[in-house]
Amino acid sequence: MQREVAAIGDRFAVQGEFVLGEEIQSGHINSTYRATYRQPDGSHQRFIFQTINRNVFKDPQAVMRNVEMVTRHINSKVLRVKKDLGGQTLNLFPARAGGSWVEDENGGVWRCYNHIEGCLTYDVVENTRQAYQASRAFGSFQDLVSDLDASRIVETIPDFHHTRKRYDRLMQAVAEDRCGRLAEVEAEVEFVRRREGLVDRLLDLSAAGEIPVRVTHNDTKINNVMIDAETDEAVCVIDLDTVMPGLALYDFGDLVRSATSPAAEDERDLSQVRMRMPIFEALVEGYLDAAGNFINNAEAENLPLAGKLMTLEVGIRFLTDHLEGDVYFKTHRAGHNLDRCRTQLKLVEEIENCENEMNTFIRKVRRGKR
Ligand code: GN1
Ligand code: MG
Repeated sequence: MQREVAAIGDRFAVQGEFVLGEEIQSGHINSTYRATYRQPDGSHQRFIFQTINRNVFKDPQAVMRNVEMVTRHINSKVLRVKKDLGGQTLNLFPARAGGSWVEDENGGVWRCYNHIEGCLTYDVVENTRQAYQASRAFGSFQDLVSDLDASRIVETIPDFHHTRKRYDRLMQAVAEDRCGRLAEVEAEVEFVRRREGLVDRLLDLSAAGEIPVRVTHNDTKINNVMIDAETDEAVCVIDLDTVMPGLALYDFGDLVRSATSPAAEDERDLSQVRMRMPIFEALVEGYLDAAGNFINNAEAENLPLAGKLMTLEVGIRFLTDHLEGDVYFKTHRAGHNLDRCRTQLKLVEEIENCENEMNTFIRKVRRGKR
């Protein structure tokens, strides 16, 4: 692996002598490596090399053009306000041959980012401060990209959060049962079927013009924000591959999905999966502090629904992938996607049990902020 990482590094305009490459295991889609380079003065500089999953992103060049546009836009705005970047934003390093990506001999597309130093990512949120900070960071991100020309952004994964299509695809996988796995997941399929009415809710609000299409992040999983290891302050939002026109509620909903439970996404002991209301409340506070002045009433009122819906959607996607033979998400053990699906469905139930409380909280906070 060292040799491959070093060889990719040689093709980017990174300075110094290659010391070490390490794979970063989090993330279900792309493959990511951290590389360390020794500088002439003896210090070390680190970079991120990442290859784009071509099975998921059919047009990696379009992904790169989107990412170029988004990073450039954010950098120029942050620079105007802060006057220096200080490693606080994501930057693409140019390839030696020009452009911002290189292709390897297998047609794989690679890019190189700066490594955000002094930060950690969390798969499970430890405290309300981290939740508040992460949510505020994604709200600010939406604000930062709100004036991007959406017509120039390519929809890199069409219908990414079209929950109705996700549902229909699951039912198709159920009908086909290609891998003979249906018998063991009937309870999960039934759970989803009973909630079919949910899958159109945001689509309907959007079609009725009640919630607008914006440029959104679309993958606001809690480990996609870099958090300062000492201060727990959110420093930088990462994973920009699915920045596309979408609904603000997709982003908030995925935060609820990925941050409120204290259990890992693939936890097998489902009794550990639960809704932590203080974390939910911190997410709401953080999001409204950044986005409260541009989202509309319908968006604000539907924050709890978004959490439930996005959790159901990802549960549906894991279940579909399990039935289709684990062809989309990276898996590390047999039944991995099914384990992931089960935590999501358990969290949907938890959200259902707390929904009144969540809605009451939203009303209370919004009254306070008016
Ligand atoms: C994938 O790449 P990663 O791990 O941040 C997926 C998300 C899912 C998430 C579930 C492009 O995100 O949509 O919500 O897994 N990304 C893509 O953990 O499909
Ligand atoms: Mg990702």
